[in-house]
Amino acid sequence: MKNGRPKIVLLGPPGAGKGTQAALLASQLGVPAISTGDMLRLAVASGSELGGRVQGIMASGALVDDATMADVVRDRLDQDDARQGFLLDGYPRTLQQVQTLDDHLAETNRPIDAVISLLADTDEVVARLLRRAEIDGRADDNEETIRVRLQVYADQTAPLLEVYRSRGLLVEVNGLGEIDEVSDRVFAALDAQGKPETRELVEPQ
Ligand code: B4P
Repeated sequence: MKNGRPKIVLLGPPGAGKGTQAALLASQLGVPAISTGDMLRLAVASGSELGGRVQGIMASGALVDDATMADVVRDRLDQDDARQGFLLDGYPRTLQQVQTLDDHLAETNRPIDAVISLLADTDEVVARLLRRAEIDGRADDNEETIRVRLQVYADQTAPLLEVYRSRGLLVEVNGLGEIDEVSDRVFAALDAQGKPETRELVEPQ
């Protein structure tokens, strides 16, 4: 691991378990889980100017524009708790976002250590999101929007996998099965790649 604690990106289609695994991994690794989806939902709930701009886009399943996301993520990555390490959940999602993140991390000398790609098939992710809809009632967890989000992932985010694979950063993990099984697989895969000292456990704060 270069410079401090792990710096990890978590990729996967909606419903692959990014948010779930991000929380578990981040607390084990002693870094903040930075979920752009959660940040945007918070902005919507607070009624802020940002929230007003992104509410309709999120409810449709489309992506918020890259310039807006660049501001959101730069500000968050520059907060004290993320200076040494972080787990990014849901960013980057486009090739432009990869570029923006590369530039920002280069400026602050914080290269990414690993990119975890959670794999899950379409039937499973649709079933998971529809189950979540019954519990949480999230505006974008309905069948029509889920299909849009999956298509957006295939068109705009899946190409990122090749980018990170070619840099030798990609760690692919089967996201099917129990939540603990999946996180064990993530740690095993990171260890196997000699990536961040993932068992350098830190007491959650
Ligand atoms: P996100 O919040 O990132 O939404 P998501 O892709 O659906 O992932 P989420 O984390 O919620 O679901 P997860 O896979 O964990 O983004 C929402 C919207 O925000 C986007 O559509 C976009 O509009 C906007 N946005 C966010 N980031 C952006 C960016 N960078 N650029 C532009 N726009 C952006 O899992 C879902 C469910 O599966 C959960 O209910 C969980 O309990 C369940 N689950 C997890 N693991 C499981 C397991 N092993 N078995 C069974 N169920 C499991």
